[in-house]
Amino acid sequence: MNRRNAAFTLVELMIAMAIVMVVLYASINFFIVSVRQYKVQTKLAETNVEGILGLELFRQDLESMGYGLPWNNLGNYSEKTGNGSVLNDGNGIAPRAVASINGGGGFTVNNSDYLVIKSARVGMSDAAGKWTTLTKAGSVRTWSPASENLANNDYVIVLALGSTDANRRSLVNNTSPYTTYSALSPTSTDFLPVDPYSANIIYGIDNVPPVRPFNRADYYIDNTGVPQRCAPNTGVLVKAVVAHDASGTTPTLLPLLDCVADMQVEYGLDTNADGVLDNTYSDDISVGKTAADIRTQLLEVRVSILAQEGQRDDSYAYPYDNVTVGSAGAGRTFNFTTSGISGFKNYRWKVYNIVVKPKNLAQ
Ligand SMILES: [Ca+2]
Ligand SMILES: [Ca+2]
Repeated sequence: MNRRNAAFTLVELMIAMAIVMVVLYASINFFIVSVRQYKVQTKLAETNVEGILGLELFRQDLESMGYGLPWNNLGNYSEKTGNGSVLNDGNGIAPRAVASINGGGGFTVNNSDYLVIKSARVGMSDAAGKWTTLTKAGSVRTWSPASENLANNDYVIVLALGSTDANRRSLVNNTSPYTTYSALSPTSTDFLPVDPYSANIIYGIDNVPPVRPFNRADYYIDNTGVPQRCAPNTGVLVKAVVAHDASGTTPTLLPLLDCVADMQVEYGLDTNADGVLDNTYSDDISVGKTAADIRTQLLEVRVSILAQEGQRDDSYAYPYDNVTVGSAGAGRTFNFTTSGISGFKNYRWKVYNIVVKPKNLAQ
């Protein structure tokens, strides 16, 4: 065999190079697709975890509606000015545990609903939601673990239990209903129960002097601070804790879920007091229902949230042009094509439903 026969011909080399190029091209393509899929999948997983945490907090707040609210002997108090002030209750009037603006009143993303929860628990301070009892002798009950106990500088309200509708859960001393916990027992006689064998209930409100005998949080889709990965015309579902200042206009904003297109609130009522839900759900209880009506009639609250999952994916096509938000017939059909969410087909959409049977309304 001579030396010339042992080498490759130019044609052989070109064929070999062509094969290598084809294999390389295929590998690179596979790599790019894999990385893209990985990014989409990772983002999906992140969204799910974030979503579960924020929505779990929302669910707990919904369950707490009405917790620690005074029913009688309300004095003067202030809630907030500006957005959502239409859901204020006001001087001498018992606060409603829940109410919402159907359609948002013009200041929510995509005219989604605007929800308000009133409860001792929805505040942001350590004091919010803590409670104990106060006896005629001025002694308070302490808890184990000690972290459940109110701190000395926590601001609290005191409610007398009462026995009739007219005096149940009355604010004790409505001209100055707020005091620090340390000033309460046992030196201040203002808040002690009248009867020797009964006890008043102390509820923690905040670590600053309160301007209302409860905490209030508003929930809506906000259009500020929206992450770049979110589809256009979506926002961030936030919990806005109304501050204890005279105007209540500087809330602490807590993001619950990113890239949200819609939120719908539905109420299951029993208006004829037979213990059975009415045939149809209501989309609004903000007009004509007092705090007492809500306590006796409201059996169920449903909140449905339409949100984007993951990030934009041009290899994906969302199969629908509209989606029902609200699982009980009192929500709405969200129409993507008229919503201003351009390119909505390249996003994955999911409706989260939170269903709560309030346990703290009439306790
Ligand atoms: Ca609605
Ligand atoms: Ca009924």
